[in-house]
Amino acid sequence: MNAMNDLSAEALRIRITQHLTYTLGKDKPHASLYDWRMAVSYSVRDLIIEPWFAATRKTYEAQGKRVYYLSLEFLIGRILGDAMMNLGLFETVQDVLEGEGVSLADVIEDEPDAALGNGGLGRLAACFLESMSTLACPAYGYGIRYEHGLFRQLFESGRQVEHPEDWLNQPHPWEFERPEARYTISFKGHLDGQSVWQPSETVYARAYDMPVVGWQGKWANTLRLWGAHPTELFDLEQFNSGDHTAAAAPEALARTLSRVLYPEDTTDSGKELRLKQEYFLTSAALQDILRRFLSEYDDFAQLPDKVAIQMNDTHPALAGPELIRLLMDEHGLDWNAAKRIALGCLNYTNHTLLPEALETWSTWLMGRVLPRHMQIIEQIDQEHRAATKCAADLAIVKHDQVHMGTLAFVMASHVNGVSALHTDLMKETVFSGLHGLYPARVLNQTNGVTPRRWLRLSNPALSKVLTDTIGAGWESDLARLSELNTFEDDRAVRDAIGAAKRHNKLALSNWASDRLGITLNPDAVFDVQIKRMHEYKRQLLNVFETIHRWSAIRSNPEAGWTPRVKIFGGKAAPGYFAAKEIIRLINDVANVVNNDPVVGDLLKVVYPANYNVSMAERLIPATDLSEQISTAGKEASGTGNMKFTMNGALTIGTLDGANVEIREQVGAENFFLFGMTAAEVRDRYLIEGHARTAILDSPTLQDVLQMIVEGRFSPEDTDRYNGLVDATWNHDPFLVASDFDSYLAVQAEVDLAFADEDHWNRLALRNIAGSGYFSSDRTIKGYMADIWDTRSLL
Ligand code: T68
Repeated sequence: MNAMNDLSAEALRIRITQHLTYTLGKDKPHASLYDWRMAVSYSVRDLIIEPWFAATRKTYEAQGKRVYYLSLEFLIGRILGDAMMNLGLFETVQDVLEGEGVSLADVIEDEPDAALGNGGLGRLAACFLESMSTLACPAYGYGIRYEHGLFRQLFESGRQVEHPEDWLNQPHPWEFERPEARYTISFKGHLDGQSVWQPSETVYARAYDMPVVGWQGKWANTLRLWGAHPTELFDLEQFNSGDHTAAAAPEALARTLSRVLYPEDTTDSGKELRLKQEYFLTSAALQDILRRFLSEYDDFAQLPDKVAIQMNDTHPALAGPELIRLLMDEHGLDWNAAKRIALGCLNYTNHTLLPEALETWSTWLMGRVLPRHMQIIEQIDQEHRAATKCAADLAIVKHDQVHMGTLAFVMASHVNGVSALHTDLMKETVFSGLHGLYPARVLNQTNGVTPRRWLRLSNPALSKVLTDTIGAGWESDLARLSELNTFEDDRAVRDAIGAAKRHNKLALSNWASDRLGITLNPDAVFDVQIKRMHEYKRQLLNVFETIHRWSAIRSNPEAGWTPRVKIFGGKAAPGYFAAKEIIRLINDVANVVNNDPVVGDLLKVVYPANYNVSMAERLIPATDLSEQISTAGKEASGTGNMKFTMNGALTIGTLDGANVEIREQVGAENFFLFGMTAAEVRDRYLIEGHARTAILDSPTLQDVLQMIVEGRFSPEDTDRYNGLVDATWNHDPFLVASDFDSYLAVQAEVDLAFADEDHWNRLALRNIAGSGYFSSDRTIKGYMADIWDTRSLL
């Protein structure tokens, strides 16, 4: 194991006590939980410093290429537990705290959950950082240090209300502020002469660094987040004349830039502040990259051999024009060299094909906020059109809009999708034209998740079974999980897997009873759908099935039902009305079902508010059935689906995103497949009245819709869901009605399979055994080999 393990409990106790005393200024009898958490965090952080420095030294010595992952989002979650585990310190810290009469679980729980992201895209970035450190891939993450992360969700009478999130209201023990690492970021103004930008607004981007330690503490990379600061502190003249508010205006204005994360996950907000945030991150990162490059080399022609930049979706797609601008306007290169070098460094990952998510900016806004960049974009576009003789439709600028997907594609050496199906659909649909023009550019890198956080840390019970069965080391070589297959016929192993699941379900039940005041039957199927609330993800399909189940149980309670606990979790974008309606319906249905004495333990519906990374860590290990039921062709990959599989849940799902590959890996007979394929979906949309036809063919669905529209779940407001029901009959944009009967039939198969406990455990075993492919280590190795051309430095 690693050197950290040698640290004795006594030595660690002294370190923690010293931080308590000298960093926090508290003596033990008066130390609060917060004080303990900070002292433990500082003590653990101290142990990352050495591998962090060592990694930096090795990176400089190697003179190799560095990877820069640019992302507007890093959905990190809590850090302490993850760092302790990766350093091999979990048991030692636990021993020390026990000796002090402090609960490690409480200390861990005290940490705010860093929610600097919306969902899958941001969490993927966090998993990638951890894998890049585990694989000793020299890399930096670049993002924004939002003062307020994703809003806190509360339910009031079943409705979502948003409250500001405040993770930085306490000191953040994992960051190092770097006042010396500071860049000026400019906006607006005009162009002098041909193209000399005279900006009229400036802010500073100041660096805040977090070490990201990999498995066994062998390597640590840096996540560098930028905070916005005013270039002028305040206006003294205004202050002296008595206008204190006006005097503070420059500061307030600057800080607005890194104040808050935009909460839209799949709609393009089109707001000026968002554009400024995107440029703020991109420019700060590129200035930093060039400064570091110039400290070691002097010929920019070498830049593509030393720098690989990954644009996480189009949000940092200004990297193309900005890199050209810096190379030309700041470093004196000519257009052709600057553009060639930029193209050689940049790569782009696409995360969605939904039209409403594809970013565009009006040329008017772009020209006003970033006049020089608008000029550069026009020139990139002109050359792209001339070189490819492409149809007008494939231009970057069309109908007075800058199409960021096209810009990112044109300025990238490699463009990747995030699952095999998604990459195929990119080539066939949204990017088919560009793919035709640049046929070698598009490639696939199927997503993955880090098994350290998502298995070892969140599911110690199953982790122990795995180590006992196949031996140590699977955490960094997840393909080894396939060795489980040889134990399929070993009853003891199947029982152990079942026992670990039961242990986790009991823990979840305790949490639910403390937090939600509801008792969950551990013999029930724990059926979980946790993800952002979106129509395409079809939480509505799941609620409809729930309503049907409730009604069926009521009409025949003695029919030998397999008990179910339906668990939902997820936030809706604040302005997304349809998604908020679905949230309210789930809560209304829960209210009726959970208070129905006829149904009792046979069905419960729970929807804990404020789903986040920490809640996922609690729910996933306790799940029997993972709901991955999006309309085929709409979910680019999914990553929650992989976490569930790793934790021995079975999937009920469509052939969408990475579900396709999960099913291949675990075996079709161990996966509950339903619904139309992406091709069938495309045809189905062409049928006028597809929803009405499907509903008329399904008496069950008619009953469900009838119950809703009669107000069975909103007796005090019987019209509440008229709009939703009407939309289902007449629009049904994600084909809930068309897939309903198929979903119902497969849910019945789930009930049957679950009734045979030993059989179910066998299926779970096969799922775990097939999940090795979905480690983000495998994904990062793919990026390193196919996109970045970098190697591990261990
Ligand atoms: C997700 N995208 C995909 N977007 O939906 C999911 N969008 O299928 C995939 O697994 C995941 O990316 C990782 O590849 C997102 O999460 C966003 O969060 C987002 C944020 C801002 C603007 C647009």
